[in-house]
Amino acid sequence: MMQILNKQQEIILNDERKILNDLRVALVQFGALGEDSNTLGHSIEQLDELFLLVVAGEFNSGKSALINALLGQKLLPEGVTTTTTKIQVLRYGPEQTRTVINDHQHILTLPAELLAEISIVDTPGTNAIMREH
Ligand SMILES: Nc1nc2c(ncn2[C@@H]2O[C@H](COP(=O)(O)OP(=O)(O)OP(=O)(O)O)[C@@H](O)[C@H]2O)c(=O)[nH]1
Ligand SMILES: [Mg+2]
Repeated sequence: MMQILNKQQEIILNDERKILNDLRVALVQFGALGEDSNTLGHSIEQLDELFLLVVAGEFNSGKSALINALLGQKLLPEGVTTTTTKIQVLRYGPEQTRTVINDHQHILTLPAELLAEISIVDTPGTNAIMREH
């Protein structure tokens, strides 16, 4: 399996996560506004999504097929019509789940090893007749 971070980088990432969590605790102690805590919360989330591989391009050009090949399993539907209709963030999970964030955005968890290291985003194709795509 590919290792994106080396040991040293992994340590830095964990340190950074710890510092931000400590800062969150401190902010609460100093009675910070919810808005500041939210900003910090987003920063912590972004660390978890440090590596986001976004696949974009023309409809029917094989974006989902490429992701299936990377995952080594045919987990995403492929087809000749406009197949992917939502922005789908693929994260690692022991079983397949789908969480609907809104009309355009879904989060999928899939049991594919690669996703433990990198989250992948499948997107609807460009130049399709569906305007929202
Ligand atoms: N022969 C061949 N067919 C492919 C290849 N990659 C994808 N396909 C086929 O091309 C069609 C479109 O593939 P998709 O992966 O659904 O394309 P997409 O870009 O995700 O399409 P949208 O989700 O509609 O934007 C499917 O029928 C795939 O099986 C390839 O490398 N070779
Ligand atoms: Mg697709």
